[in-house]
Amino acid sequence: MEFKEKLRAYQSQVESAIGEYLPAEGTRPSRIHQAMRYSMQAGGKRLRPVLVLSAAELFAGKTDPTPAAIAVECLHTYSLIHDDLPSIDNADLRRGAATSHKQFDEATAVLAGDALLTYAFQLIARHYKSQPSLCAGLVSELSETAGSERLIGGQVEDILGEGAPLSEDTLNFIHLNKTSALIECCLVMGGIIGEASDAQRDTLRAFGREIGIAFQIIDDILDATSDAETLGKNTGSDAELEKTTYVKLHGLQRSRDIAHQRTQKAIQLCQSLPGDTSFLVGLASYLENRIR
Ligand code: GRG
Repeated sequence: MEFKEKLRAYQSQVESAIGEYLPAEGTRPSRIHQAMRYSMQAGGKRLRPVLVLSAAELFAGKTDPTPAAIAVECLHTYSLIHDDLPSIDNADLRRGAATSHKQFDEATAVLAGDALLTYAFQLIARHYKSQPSLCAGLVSELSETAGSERLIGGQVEDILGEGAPLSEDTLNFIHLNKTSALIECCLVMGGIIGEASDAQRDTLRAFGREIGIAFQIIDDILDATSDAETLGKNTGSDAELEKTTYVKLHGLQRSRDIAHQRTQKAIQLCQSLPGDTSFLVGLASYLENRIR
């Protein structure tokens, strides 16, 4: 199957599974379940669940990766809802629709984020409990990633850095933790489900780190050069919040070059992975050249 066709197939698998796995809107109290579904079903590229599915498929494991893929999308969506809150980025547009606190209210948005974070772990426990070691591996990977030293740690340094020039080291810490951490985690979770060896998991993590950094550099470039209609989210926010970004530190062309080098390194790493890696190779290039 050609890359774009395969990507669409994974994305549509994710859309159906979100519909299937999330509590129905009518489940009491329906307001929170409406808000959870509202943000989860607003669209989005579904990069993270696609990474779980495609990484698992490289290996011969027989366990279904779909619940884990939806779990990471729940956790990612929680981080977006909270990132958009008035106390953080104060954004009104996300995934081409009103942000959760604009569509509902701030309390509901906080709680919908909390509920999605918790639901990520509920999904893993429900679907993998008959394989305790695999289940514990997934919980360990996802909780290490989402905690105060990685996802939240990156966000905290990002907020602390607003309005002041940051060193390259601090910027790398932010990107590595706020963005790459979850991307690495998705690939490793796919590897755990596929029963990859430790060395193969390390390679998946290294691949995730390279495409994760490239992804954030491209995100910075798009924030500076694209528009809200194309991206489905507010643009120019980095400049508005006086954030240090790759674009600010290195300029547009050098940032593009660094994203290209990171992508090429990721593609090389695929040579050490088993199975048909053509989708991951295609995905790395696709992300480097994305326009939204
Ligand atoms: C817990 C208060 C609290 C905050 C957590 C970690 C975090 C906040 C926010 C991270 C949100 C963020 C902007 C991360 C940077 C990575 C990034 C560019 C996310 C956007 O991902 P896309 O483009 O989004 O894949 P879609 O909508 O396509 O899924």
